[in-house]
Amino acid sequence: MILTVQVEELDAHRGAQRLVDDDSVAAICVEGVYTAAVCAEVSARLERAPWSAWRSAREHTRPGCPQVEVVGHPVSPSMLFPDGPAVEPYFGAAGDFAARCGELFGVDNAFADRVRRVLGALFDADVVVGPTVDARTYGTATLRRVPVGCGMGLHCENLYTHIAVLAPLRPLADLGRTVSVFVVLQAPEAGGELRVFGESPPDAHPTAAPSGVVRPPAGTMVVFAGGRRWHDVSPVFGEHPRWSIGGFAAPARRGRRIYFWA
Ligand SMILES: O=C(O)CCC(=O)C(=O)O
Repeated sequence: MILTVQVEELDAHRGAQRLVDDDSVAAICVEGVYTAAVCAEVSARLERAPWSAWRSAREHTRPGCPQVEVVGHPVSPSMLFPDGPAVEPYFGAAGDFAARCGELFGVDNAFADRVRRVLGALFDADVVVGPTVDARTYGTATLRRVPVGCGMGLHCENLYTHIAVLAPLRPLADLGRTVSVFVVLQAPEAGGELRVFGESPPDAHPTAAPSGVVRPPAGTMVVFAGGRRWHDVSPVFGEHPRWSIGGFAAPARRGRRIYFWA
């Protein structure tokens, strides 16, 4: 089951994240986090030249399949598994990239602000970006381009809790309870569904059908237990790629606080 909430009604759903934690719902979709006009403008800018320099290809499990591209420095899923990205380049790029994202969306539309608003209500807690490390911050988003003919392979974020980049977060946040948060900026004509499967030990892929399938329209924020639940994005069909922006969050080990990073 999927819980759908309008962004204006978030206050009536304070604490609704518990429904994801106890598996009553596979995902929460918050509609209207960005307007269609903002999504169209940002997606058009992303297809223009300067952004292509920030893209890196992400390995796909099917040989010969077009590659998912990521703008920013992904911690997970990553073709650098099992090590994850190197610490220096990750923290070196995070601040610059956050500034570039700020230009992309404009001050009124910052993704991190939208995450604070939505997760703040759903978890009924304060949301802060992961700790500052040697005066440098964690990234707050990556942008994901899934080309026509391609999907995102099956993964769960808990496979990455050991990586070096997450070391400063590990003592503070309960990474075993990581949630994934994303907004589709450009929805494809067909496909591109998030499919959430059952909880599974990290060494075994799920065999059962998905317990939740979401085809979010542009501007909807999706929150689900991406840490412990296997998920993928089904292949994209039609004329144009699927663009999304997202990151991860986990509750503090102590106190009412949610840490956010990408
Ligand atoms: O649609 C997306 O951006 C990615 C979905 C996903 O795999 C995640 O958020 O962990």
